[in-house]
Amino acid sequence: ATARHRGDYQAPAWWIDTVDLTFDLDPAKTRVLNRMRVRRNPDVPAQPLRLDGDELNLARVMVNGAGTSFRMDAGQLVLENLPQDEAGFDLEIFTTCAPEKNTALMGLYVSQGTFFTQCEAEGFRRITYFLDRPDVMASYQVLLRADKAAYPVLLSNGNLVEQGDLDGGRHFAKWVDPHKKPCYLFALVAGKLVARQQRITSRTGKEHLLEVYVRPGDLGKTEHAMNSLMASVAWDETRFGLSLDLERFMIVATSDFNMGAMENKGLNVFNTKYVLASQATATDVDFSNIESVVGHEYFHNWTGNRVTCRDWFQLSLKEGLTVFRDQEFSMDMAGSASARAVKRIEDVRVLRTVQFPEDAGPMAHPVRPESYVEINNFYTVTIYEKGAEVVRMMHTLVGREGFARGMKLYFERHDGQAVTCDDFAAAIADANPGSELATRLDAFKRWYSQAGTPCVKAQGEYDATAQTYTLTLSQSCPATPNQPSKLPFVIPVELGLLAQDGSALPLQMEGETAPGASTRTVVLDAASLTLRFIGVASAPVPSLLRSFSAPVRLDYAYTDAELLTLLAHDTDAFNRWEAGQRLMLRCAINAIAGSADASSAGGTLDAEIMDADLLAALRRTLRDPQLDAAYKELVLSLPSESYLAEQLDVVDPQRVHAVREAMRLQLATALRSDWEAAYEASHDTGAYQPDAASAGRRALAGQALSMLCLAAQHTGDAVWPGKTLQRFKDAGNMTDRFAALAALVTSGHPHAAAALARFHALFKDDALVIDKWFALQAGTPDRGGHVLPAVQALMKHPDFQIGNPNRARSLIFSYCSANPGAFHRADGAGYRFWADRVLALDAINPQVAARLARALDRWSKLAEPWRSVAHTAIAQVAGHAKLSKDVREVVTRALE
Ligand code: B3K
Ligand code: ZN
Repeated sequence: ATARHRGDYQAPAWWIDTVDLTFDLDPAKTRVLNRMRVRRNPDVPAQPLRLDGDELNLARVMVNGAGTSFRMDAGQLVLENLPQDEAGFDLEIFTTCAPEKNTALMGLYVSQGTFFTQCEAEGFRRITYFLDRPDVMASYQVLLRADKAAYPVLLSNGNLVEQGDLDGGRHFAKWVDPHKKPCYLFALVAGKLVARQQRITSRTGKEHLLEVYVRPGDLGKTEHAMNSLMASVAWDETRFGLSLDLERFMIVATSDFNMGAMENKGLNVFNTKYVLASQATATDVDFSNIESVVGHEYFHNWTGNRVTCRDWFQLSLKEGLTVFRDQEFSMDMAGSASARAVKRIEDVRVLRTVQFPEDAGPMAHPVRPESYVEINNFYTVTIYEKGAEVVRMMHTLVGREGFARGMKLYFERHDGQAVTCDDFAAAIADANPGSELATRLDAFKRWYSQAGTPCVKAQGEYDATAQTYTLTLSQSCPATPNQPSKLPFVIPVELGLLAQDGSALPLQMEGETAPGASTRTVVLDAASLTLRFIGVASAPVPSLLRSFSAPVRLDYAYTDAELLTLLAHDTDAFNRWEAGQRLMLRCAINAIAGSADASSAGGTLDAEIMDADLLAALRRTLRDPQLDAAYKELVLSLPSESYLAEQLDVVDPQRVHAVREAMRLQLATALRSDWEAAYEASHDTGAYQPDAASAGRRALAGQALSMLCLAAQHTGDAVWPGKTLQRFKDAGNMTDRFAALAALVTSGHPHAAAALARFHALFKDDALVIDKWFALQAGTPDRGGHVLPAVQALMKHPDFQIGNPNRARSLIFSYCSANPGAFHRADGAGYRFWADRVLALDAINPQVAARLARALDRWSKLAEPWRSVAHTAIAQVAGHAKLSKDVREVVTRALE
């Protein structure tokens, strides 16, 4: 497999203007007749037509109605001596494929008796021969024919223009998409489905039909998805003036899907996990994920579909922007300032625990990558979440109104086109001449070209006589693969100063005549920047990088006292939370580095890791009547083991685990009566309400229960585990029920086994709930190596199917990628399990296997013996003869 390079882009030598597809759907052998109108691109030197294809059986090729000669070259169908005139020619290709054998879930496949397609990034070539690249945009019409009893519903993009019966119990449907699109947005669905329907009128006065298709029996779980869709339509109109451009917008749920969802034009296909919800089966987190994924895919209709990517190196053009949009949507839906801050903290937590490690590891790549072997490996947190941060920084630099103007200009210039990240940045800057962005656009765009997480070092100096405070910000960025040195980034730093008593100081900089607001954004665009604040009456506490205004690491030598001041008083909710995280992190790092009174084999550590001041501050937070429950829950959550590991140069994963477990226990026991009070105050006994405030109370109550069960395990108390078991049994919603179950399981209480059995029996017919059951057991804190044998036993459970991605993720990924303390066993058994599963999955579904392969990305940071054992396991995978190019790329880069 060879790498593709961004610089090699060439416009297509041919255009495909129209595509007329006829499908005779059959699981074993589907026939596809593809009639295209093709014409030469006069701007490019003449070349043969090379069409991509994969796993197709080719039966016939005709040009202008007559048979033609062709050759095959590296999987491509090559046609020479074609008509060169402007009018173009008709090209007809007849192929067959075998959807029921398609376990990779790319192209046309069957899930539970229903046909689905997934074409992004390069799956359309598994349906027919085509120019499978996003800059070839065509008009599509699609005729579907299938057995009527088995496949009563036949869907494709656009509008249904005709349907009827055929001989032999078959029927047909004809769909025409009014919009041109790249082939990765093509979709079809055929099967036994039912739909929730909703008619809406948009602000333009047009009527639209919204539909959510699911398997019969699941209709009762579609209300939230439909509400989320209606909210998305309304939000895009109000916030960006973007209306729905289709008469009909459909969402279809499938239980076999490689990722979350897919934005096919007018026919989104979703993982059931992001559609189906009822209070009895879905948690609050599920509800909010559904809202954000439904929003995300809907927002793609403009950012991705109306304006698409010129090539796949530009993937973040649509993904970073659309994640930014879905984040803003969720914040606007959440309402209160505190709820917005909660959402921001959650998003930053993902960025720092998943993207920062990616940016520091062997798979590090710029937001606009320079090369790839398999594009599916580049649907990463860097492209998505860091890409969204880059858009957010633009938003910060030009302001909310300025950003809206930029979006307007972007669509005026590029509607209907396939464009680049440069085009987007230019539109935002051009709409805001003279702005902080426009004046340094080229330097800003280094966020697209340079990988790695920059570090901003801050140093403050207070001059009591002159009453000035001098703050020096300087930046650096570590080397990443193929990028040994970096140029300075443009980094917006929102900051404020607090007096020692915690009050906010109005900011006045040298040269300014009067003090201004207490928060402002400065732009660090060189190696360093010095700011001098005047009229500062006493040594201030700086609150830096408020709201996490840039995706960087902030290095400032805070004293504990300063952090305690910020935790108690900062007006910026993000930094208030961050101060608590820094304090906990500091204690953890000290304990990890300190004398090894924990055995490296996973024993517990009894030391008191957090000091009395920190515990008192956390107690005050927990008891503060002014703070929302959701926010308290975040402040009281310890940094994850993987976040801790990222702060260390050499990682002993068992030591990290032992220290964090000891901190959890300390938090549980030292704050025991506060947890009791928090539980009593926050657990609902009345009817279930889905709003954010109620969800926040449930989150805090769940955290409190888990702390109380943990403390009980230590003291031998039987009251709280008993109450928890009762709550598990009586709960009126999944959030409370699952939180109670998790409290028993993660504390290792003897009640856990019976509760798990009862939970399985109650929900055995609900796949998404059974996924939770597997994930909980595979993700629970390890006690003496108990998790791996449990996972191995669950692999043999009749409900476990490795071919179903959700199930594979719930068991295998929960263990390998989300449970470091259990996975990183000194005996290497976790790594051997990983290697075997990567290989087993690769034979079924390379995309899912390649995701799992990334669980050992950070192996070179591990201490011995883990480092050597991990290396051996990766080498074992790399040495396998029949690897997909997906997995090959990941393990090759890991070993480089
Ligand atoms: N665009 C799809 C992801 C496609 C992944 C292909 N491997 C979903 C999304 O980002 O909205
Ligand atoms: Zn997306």
